[in-house]
Amino acid sequence: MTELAAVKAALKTQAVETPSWAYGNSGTRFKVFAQHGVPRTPQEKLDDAAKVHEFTGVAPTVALHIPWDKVDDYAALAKHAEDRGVKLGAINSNTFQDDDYKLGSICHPDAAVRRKAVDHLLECVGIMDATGSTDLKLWFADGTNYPGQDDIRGRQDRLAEGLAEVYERLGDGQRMLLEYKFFEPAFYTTDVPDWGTAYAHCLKLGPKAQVVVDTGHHAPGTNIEFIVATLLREGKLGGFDFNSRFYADDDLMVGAADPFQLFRIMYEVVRGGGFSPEVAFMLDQCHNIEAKIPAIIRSVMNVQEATAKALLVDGDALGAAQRAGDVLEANAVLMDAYNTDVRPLLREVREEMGLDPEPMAAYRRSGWAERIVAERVGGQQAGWGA
Ligand code: AOS
Ligand code: ZN
Ligand code: ZN
Repeated sequence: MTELAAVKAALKTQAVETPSWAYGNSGTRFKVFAQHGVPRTPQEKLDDAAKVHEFTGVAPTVALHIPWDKVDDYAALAKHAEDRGVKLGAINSNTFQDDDYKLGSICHPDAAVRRKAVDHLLECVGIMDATGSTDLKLWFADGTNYPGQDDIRGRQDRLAEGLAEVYERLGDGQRMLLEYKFFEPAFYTTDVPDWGTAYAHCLKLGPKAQVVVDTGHHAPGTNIEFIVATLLREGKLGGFDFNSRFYADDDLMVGAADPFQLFRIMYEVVRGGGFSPEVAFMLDQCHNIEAKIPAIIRSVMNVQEATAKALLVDGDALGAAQRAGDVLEANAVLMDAYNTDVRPLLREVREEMGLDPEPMAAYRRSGWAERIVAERVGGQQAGWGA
């Protein structure tokens, strides 16, 4: 296989998971601008996700969020997805939208609230059993707002205890992905604020626990590719929640704010052997003012473009320049790949996959946008503000 053929083959196997909540209405804490034609049910979210896969060819799974996507029959929901050519992906838990969780969930000072939170997580594993999902994605809104409000160390103990119970419940082929976020909704301490804390918990739990890197969950200036390289080196990178940020947890389209950062991250993924099914490429986005399905198609394409550039890095030339201490040449090799216009290559890849080379235009021509506006009245809110 030529090198270019290998790059194309890799691109054809890429899988970007889209989140059910990105198809619903969302907004900021100031206003939700409802759009026409958005899904009214989990099934309709899957119908939209299937369109993203139909036109990109690389978005074969959809993440669910419980309870936003609660149904009576999860096996039937999985069948609904499969009938449309997609599968159910990660199950995202929710321990942040209940009055009981004002002071936290699995870190809460009251054992009864902790019990409720852990029971919800166990319920999510039960849903994974029914859907065939392999990943439980955990993000906790837990933390404190004021010094002295609660015992920082005690909260870590409670977190470890709760996670351990859920870990024990995981079946063969199931894993838990622990997401960190440096602030919000708590502003003084956050119980899983950074990759180090997530890593420490996952290490103690065992091989079925891995860390999720949400690209929007870091302080400005954080070198995310370094975190990616380190977690991959330790075998603890479970996946990504991709999105873009200008300020905080903006949840904008991945690759929109800083495509160069996305390229640097994807380069470390490729370099570290993370371009494999073990590392989940998920989107975690909300489309507040732009049309949702095309925004998700664009996001998938942005991930593809960054990946293609990362795969094009001339590893031999880079290694030689690095060993020779040729700083400028090493940097130039990396930049050459980044500055390559990979759009013609991706058009070829799509044609070889039997797809329209231009997913955005193909979606526009398909008439799906007009059809859902006509057929769906009273679309659902994604579940939260931002
Ligand atoms: C919250 O900030 C996190 O990014 C979560 O990953 C996610 O947005 C939420 O769990 C949606 O289910
Ligand atoms: Zn996230
Ligand atoms: Zn987030």
